[in-house]
Amino acid sequence: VSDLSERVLSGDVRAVARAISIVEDEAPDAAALVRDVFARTGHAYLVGVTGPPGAGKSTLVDRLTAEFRATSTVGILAVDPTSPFSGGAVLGDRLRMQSHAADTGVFIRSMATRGHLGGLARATADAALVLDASGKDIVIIETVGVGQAEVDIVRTADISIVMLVPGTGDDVQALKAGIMEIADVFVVNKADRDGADRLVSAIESNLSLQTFGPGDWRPPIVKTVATTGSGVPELLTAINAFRAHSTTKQAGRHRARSEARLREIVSERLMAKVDARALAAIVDRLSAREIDPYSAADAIVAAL
Ligand SMILES: Nc1nc2c(ncn2[C@@H]2O[C@H](COP(=O)(O)OP(=O)(O)OP(=O)(O)O)[C@@H](O)[C@H]2O)c(=O)[nH]1
Ligand SMILES: [Mg+2]
Repeated sequence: VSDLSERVLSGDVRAVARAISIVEDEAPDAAALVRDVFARTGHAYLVGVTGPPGAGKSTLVDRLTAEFRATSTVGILAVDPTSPFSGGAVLGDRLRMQSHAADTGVFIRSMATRGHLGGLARATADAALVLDASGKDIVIIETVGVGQAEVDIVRTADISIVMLVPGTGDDVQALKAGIMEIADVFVVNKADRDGADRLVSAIESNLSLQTFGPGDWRPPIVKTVATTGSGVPELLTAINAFRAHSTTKQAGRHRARSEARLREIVSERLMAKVDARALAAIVDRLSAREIDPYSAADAIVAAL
């Protein structure tokens, strides 16, 4: 692993791909790998892009990557919780992002779930660390959907871009799903279609229900046509404005994120120490109502 870590740190593309597979599989080496590279991370800016299926996320990420490339190297993680495919970009994304195929300054990878969604959020965060360690300046995380799992994944990013499209009804769903709270920038894509302005108004009126203090960031709404690139420079401006605005606040966000990850790993590690047979026995008693859940938990913790 230490050899692999060294190669990741030197930016070796094959090593980066291998390292991401290791964290994705939750292989035993994953922890050692993260331990080796962690001190050399913290440089990359993590950009989360989420939105309903087919919203144009990959098309936009492709355009955005071209803009970022003027000054930065870019790593892209396309996260699809519903896809069994991983280990490289899925075909559609590969085609869509073909413009960067020959560019060594861009690394594209898709991430799929290997079981539970919580694991995917963790694997994505670790994959982002790997890309960060390999020297990428920008790491873009694309996630499909507008539900809680995506919210969790996007939360690991430094900026959350929420993409909506007119006329799908997804807008209403998204505005309900707690997306309003996590969005730092809204993108209304497919602005070449009818209803874009109506969607912008809907987001506006939703935002007007929130109170913003004098120094607070009010999420801007950027209209884009990803297929032509229209609005993409404005999106980059919005990203940079947020980045400049939030440098002080970002520290608090970083700390909260670090704490959440630590708590998660500690609970996982503790659960792993619980004897499976003892656990099963207590579950039996719990389901037979011979013991209440709190006493059951106390018994397990006491045994540790
Ligand atoms: N008319 C129009 N079509 C667009 C626009 N942006 C993307 N598309 C098209 O919408 C389709 C889906 O685009 P993708 O970029 O694959 O969307 P996605 O959100 O990444 O899709 P998933 O990853 O499958 O959820 C493609 O056929 C794009 O060409 C746009 O602004 N206007
Ligand atoms: Mg996509």
